Amino acid sequence: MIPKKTIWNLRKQDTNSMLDLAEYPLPDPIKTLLSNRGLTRKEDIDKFLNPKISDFYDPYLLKDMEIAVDRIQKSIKEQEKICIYGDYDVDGITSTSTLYLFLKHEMGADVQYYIPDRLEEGYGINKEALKSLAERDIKLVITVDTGITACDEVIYGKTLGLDMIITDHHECQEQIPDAIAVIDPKRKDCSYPFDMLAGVGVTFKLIHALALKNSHIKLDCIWKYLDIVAVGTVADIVPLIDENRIITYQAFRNIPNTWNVGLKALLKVSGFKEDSKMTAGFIGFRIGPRLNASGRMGDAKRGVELFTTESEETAIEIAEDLDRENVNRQEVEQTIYNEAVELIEKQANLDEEKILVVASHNWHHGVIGIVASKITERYYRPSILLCIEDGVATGSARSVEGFSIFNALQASKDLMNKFGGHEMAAGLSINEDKIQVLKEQLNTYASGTMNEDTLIPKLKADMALELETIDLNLIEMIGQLEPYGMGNPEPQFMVKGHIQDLKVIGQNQSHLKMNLKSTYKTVEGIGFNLAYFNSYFNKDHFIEVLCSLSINEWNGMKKPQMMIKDLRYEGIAVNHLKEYLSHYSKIKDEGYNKLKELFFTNEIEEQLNHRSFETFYRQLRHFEKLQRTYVSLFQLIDDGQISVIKCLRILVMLDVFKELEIVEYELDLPYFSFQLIKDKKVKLSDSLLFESVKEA
Ligand SMILES: [Mn+2]
Repeated sequence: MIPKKTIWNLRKQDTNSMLDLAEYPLPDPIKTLLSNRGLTRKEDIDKFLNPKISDFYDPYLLKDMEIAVDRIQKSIKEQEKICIYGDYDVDGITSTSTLYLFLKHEMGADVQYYIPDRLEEGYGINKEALKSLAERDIKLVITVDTGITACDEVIYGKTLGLDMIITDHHECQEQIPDAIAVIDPKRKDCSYPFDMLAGVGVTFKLIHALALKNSHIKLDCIWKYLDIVAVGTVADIVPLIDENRIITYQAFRNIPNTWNVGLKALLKVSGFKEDSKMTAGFIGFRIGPRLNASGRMGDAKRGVELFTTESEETAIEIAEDLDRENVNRQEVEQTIYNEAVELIEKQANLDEEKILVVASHNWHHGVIGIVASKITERYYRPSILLCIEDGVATGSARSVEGFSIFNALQASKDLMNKFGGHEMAAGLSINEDKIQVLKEQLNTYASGTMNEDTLIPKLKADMALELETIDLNLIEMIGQLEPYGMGNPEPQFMVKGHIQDLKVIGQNQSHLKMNLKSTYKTVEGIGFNLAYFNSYFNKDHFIEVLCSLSINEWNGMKKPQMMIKDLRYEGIAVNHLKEYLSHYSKIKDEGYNKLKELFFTNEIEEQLNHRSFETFYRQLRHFEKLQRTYVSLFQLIDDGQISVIKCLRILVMLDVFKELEIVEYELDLPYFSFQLIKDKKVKLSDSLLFESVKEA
């Protein structure tokens, strides 16, 4: 593997906003991290570093909350049947469970729930379902995580004698449903201070409001529901700031010992270790997919049953079901992924095709979105996966930062039956015979609109950090920014140092371990799946890593550890080399005599002679045998003492070989790729370049 090209974006520090923090007793790096997250006022920082339950806003600041609470209380007093209308995704499942548990156990309501079938009914409220609820003698329907656009359905519900309360967090359209109450922080006429709650966050506000109104309910009973609220909040990918930060901060401390038997069982089958920390990553990658599996198999009710059962046995049974279904889903996904990769490797010209479009008759519609994400990640370019059925293809598109796949599709909208989505993800339907044209048009569009570096992966760094400043104390303070997730990413740093003890570790020898050393300090680093860098760096090389920081605890000893995401030769050295190279090319153009001057004025310790060429050629042959025809100039310097003039010496030798037609090479500083051209006997003295630079 050759080092992937990446662009490191170092965040520009807003020095003005930093002035406000001058008096604040925190180390500078922490101030920078906070300011990067828009936190420069003392009270905001205090709130951020200590998220407290008492910082939750008054739920009655949400428009229509009062009306909703009154209507629900009336239902309970009159023993009316209430139905919660939810959704089949994780947000919907946790919303439904939270409200159901609260109404049933804390308020003694006569409550049931309804989740539409993902495959049969699709997203949102439908009239058929409302009709069946009315037939079951339901009087009040409370929607969670859905309903903000259900204007017609609400009117229809009325004709059936259904009162409806809408709670949702999705964007509102022109018209708000004419329901008893419509609670949505995104309503234009709602002055609630935070509009990025998940559906389950809005549901939590409702139970908070109910608890405040009912003197017989102890307010403290609602906080335990945060365990479930946090799961939906993380899974719905809302930013973990403000109230979402309070929710996750509080819940993550309690979840490892959660009271909810369903969540407990789910943690168990997901492989959660009891003494470990809960993270947004664990919920997003382990818990979420298992809950979603229930919706995918068309039975999201299983998810609600899991959270609402009181029987440990039932909980384990459902959790294991979901786990099995998740394994099935992963297998289907893996098969499609493998087939898609095979098609791309066979059909696509990766130098030309900026947008990948692949289609098949065999694929399952439910998972191609996830596979498209993985394809886009693997090839780092927009991708569209289509499954064809009866001449019509439905597909999922995913994009990379800086390229709107929605705009791209918009430009070819005449070809499609329908499409929709946004910048990073979209869905579409198109007739099979037009797929090829779409692919061509999209690629024409892309070559006209993409920047040179759109298809180079970007990594973000919060700041550059001196190796000397990395210690346990700093890392512990950084930890106060947890929980990380959407809207509050884990801080990333750029750190420079000399490589020490570089080695490959792990069962599959796929990880890289090293120490970075500066004059006064050495810090350990580990890079998962970065073992291939071992072929490009040597001991003592001065490099730069992009990393997060963690504490490595082993045998009761705590040590700082860099979690390395990427590494590269130190930028200044590379830029210096590039400058020199352009100088060298200019001199070559002006004739070889000048070159001699350059070499002799720069006092190369070792002159170029027959021996140096022989040694170098042998080195290249050795690399070729190892199938390593992509190497860095720096690693060809035996003594590790990198200097520009030594690199130049290598370039001259490469140019001599090129002139003699025994080597082809291409520069990609500080790397070059080469090819040896076999079976040719040559004399160095046949090279004009050699004659001009050889030892006097
Ligand atoms: Mn939602």
